[in-house]
Amino acid sequence: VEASIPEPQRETWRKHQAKPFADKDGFQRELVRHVETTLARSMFNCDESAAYSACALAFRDRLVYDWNRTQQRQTLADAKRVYYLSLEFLMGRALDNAMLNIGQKDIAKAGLAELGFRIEDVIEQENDAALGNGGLGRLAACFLDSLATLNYPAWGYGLRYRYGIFKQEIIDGYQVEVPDYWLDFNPWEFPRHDVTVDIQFYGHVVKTTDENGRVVHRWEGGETVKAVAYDVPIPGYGTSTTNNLRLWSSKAASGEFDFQKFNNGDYESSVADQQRAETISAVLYPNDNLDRGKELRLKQQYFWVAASLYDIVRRFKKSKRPWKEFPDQVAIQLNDTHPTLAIVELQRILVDIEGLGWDEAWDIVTRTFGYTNHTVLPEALEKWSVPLVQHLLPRHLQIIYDINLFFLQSVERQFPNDRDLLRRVSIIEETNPKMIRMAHLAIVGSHKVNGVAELHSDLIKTTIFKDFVDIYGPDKFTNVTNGITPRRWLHQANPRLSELIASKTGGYGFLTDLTQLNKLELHVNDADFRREWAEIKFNNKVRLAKYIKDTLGIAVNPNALFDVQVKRIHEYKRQQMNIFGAIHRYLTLKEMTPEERAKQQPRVSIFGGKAAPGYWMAKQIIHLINAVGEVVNNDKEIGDLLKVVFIPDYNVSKAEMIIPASDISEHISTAGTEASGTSNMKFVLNGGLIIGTCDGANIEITREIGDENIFLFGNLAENVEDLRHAHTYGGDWTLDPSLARVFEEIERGTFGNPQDFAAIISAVRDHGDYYLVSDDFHSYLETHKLVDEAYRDKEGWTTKSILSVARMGFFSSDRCINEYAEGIWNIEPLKGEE
Ligand code: TH1
Repeated sequence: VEASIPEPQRETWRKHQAKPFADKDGFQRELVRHVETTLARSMFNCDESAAYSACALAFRDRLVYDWNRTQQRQTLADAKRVYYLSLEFLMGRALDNAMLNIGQKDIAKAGLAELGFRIEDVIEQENDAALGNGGLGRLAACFLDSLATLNYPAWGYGLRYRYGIFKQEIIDGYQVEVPDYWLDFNPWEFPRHDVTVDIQFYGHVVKTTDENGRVVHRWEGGETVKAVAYDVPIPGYGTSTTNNLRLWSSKAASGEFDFQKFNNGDYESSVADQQRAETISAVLYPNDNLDRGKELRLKQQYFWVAASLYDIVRRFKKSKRPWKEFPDQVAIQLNDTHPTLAIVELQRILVDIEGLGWDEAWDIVTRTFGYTNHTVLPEALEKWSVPLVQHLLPRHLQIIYDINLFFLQSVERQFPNDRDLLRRVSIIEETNPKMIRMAHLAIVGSHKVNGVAELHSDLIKTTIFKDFVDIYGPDKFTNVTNGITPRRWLHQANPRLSELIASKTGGYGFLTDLTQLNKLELHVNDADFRREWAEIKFNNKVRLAKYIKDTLGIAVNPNALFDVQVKRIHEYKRQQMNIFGAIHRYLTLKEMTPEERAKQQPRVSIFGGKAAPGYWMAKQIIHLINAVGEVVNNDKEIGDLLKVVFIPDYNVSKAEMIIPASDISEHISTAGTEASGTSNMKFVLNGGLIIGTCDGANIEITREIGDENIFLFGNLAENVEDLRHAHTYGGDWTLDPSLARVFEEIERGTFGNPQDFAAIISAVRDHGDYYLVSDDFHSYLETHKLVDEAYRDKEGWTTKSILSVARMGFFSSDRCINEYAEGIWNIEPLKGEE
């Protein structure tokens, strides 16, 4: 308020206020201005990279205009906001998205063409913002797009990593990690050097009494690190709402470096302190679905959570409302357990700093938070060691113990004399060292807990969180099936398909109401439409084939069936089963007569995905895929009948090219292991069919599109436990014979030194086949035969493709966000005059 301009001077302000460009001419003027002033270049040295920079700056100015007005509107309305806390935001490129959401890509395209640039080439200049590992981070990015598009008052809070997920190179068939330094030129972020928070670590707790004789805890000593806000505008599609993503960057609290030490000649340690502080936000941990319990990771979590909560509380306090209204103004969603310390931090702020009583504070806390679980894999469930938390956050440990005490006391009252129940649900695991179970803390501190697909939500209720359902009742646990934004994953990634759909459904309304896709069913027999549909897929395949040829030197035939598996490499996702299947196909082809061979359906097996740098087995799988490709792709006898391609450095922008080019994609996790999966939705939305297990969202996709339009196979989640038991204790377990044949060939050295692949084979044959590769292999191969047959029937395939897309309306992240807004956050949209 103190900084606002007094009324008499505002007229002058308004006269000079920035107005966004409205036409091609205005865009060009802005672009040339940025080239000549901001970049200090001219028409004589403006390359594509400079054109990108200037174009991005022109659109950034445009975004800032809507962004400022959105923030003013939301502040004035003082409506309830949701804060989405996520350690990962896998945003990808911003320029194309900004142009499309604002609705000015056509202007930019024409404007750039007249200035000597192709818009596609300009877009390609941008590096991905890759602050995430995979599905969890990309989901957060889709949610931001939907929140803005639906005009919800919402902020994202995350960490501004200096290095995002590493870049992957493949050298001699092996993954090599290269750092992803992405901040050299990032026009999409705004440093807010005036928005900072001091974050405390270590130290000790002093217990005293205040003037009223009340016990108070003071957290003293330790060290302080400064959090600096960087803001990223998030434009909605077809609306002026532009929300904010706030990312925190760490800095030494004492400014640049310690001058005391510096003046005393202790240069090294003065710089070391500064570097230690900056280390906190330096790098994204590259593990997907794995918790490694590292101290720096815990520091990242507390740093980000404490800065975000300080910010949220500061904003609330401006409204001068009583504390009990906090949950009416603020909803905080925890994206997995990574931000669970926020529960403890808010309790600490309310009790230790604001002086509320424990129960009053705890009521506010639990009404504020919601927790989304994304995995049941035991190795991914976060636990922090008590000694580590004691050392880093001594007061928080006390509060966690108190939360646990009151929780266990209430359980004891509800279920007297059930010691084992108390042991099972306790936030503290009584191991040595003791461990804090973050999922238990998140459940106890939230009013709603949700899974991300029906099967997954059922599984958490009946397995890992069963006791909590008995304690809290079933209503605390709910399902919100994941979704994807059709703006990026259809309109941006597949503009020609989007255009064709618009021509048949009466415009682009489907982009904000995806259920309108069902109008396509009326046209399924329209011959011209079907031809165009198939043509678009073919052209997308030609584009991918060209990319593969240009970057890898492998010639693939776009008439072949493109079979794609792109996702993080993990044993539970079973890329090993896919490559075993490809080897089986190769061996089968080799055994055929030339006449038989000529009748086979040509295939391209396309893989992509990163392995966590410390995940040795995943790296071996990448090596096997490349080793098989090396042999198969150079086998003259086989030619176009089979190619095996590993596309390096799979990321969001590559996904936008690969997904629209898929005929069939693989979503083949061991049943019960993939919580949802979201690329399955992206592939079907782009007219690709899928082969998959009864896992995650595959099940709901089947329900929506019809089981005649999907290739399901394999054992069911309910049987996994028994099968695993049989592997270890059943006497009569035998390896699937086709799989045995594949192993034999690998061990003969057909794909290079068999020692290199011994562990991949052993995991299946000798070490219990935990992921049931052998159990599912036969039905996997049989189902791929059905895929070949179905693809032979080109018309039948096109029918499946069209009907599937027509029935995908449910999987929009807009539907998903509306479910969160109504069922968990209790927030309403706030629209500006457009
Ligand atoms: C993924 C799940 O594996 C995937 O099935 C789901 O579709 C996606 O989240 C979005 O809900 C997860 N990613 C991570 C990453 C980390 C820890 C747990 C999970 S679960 C670091």
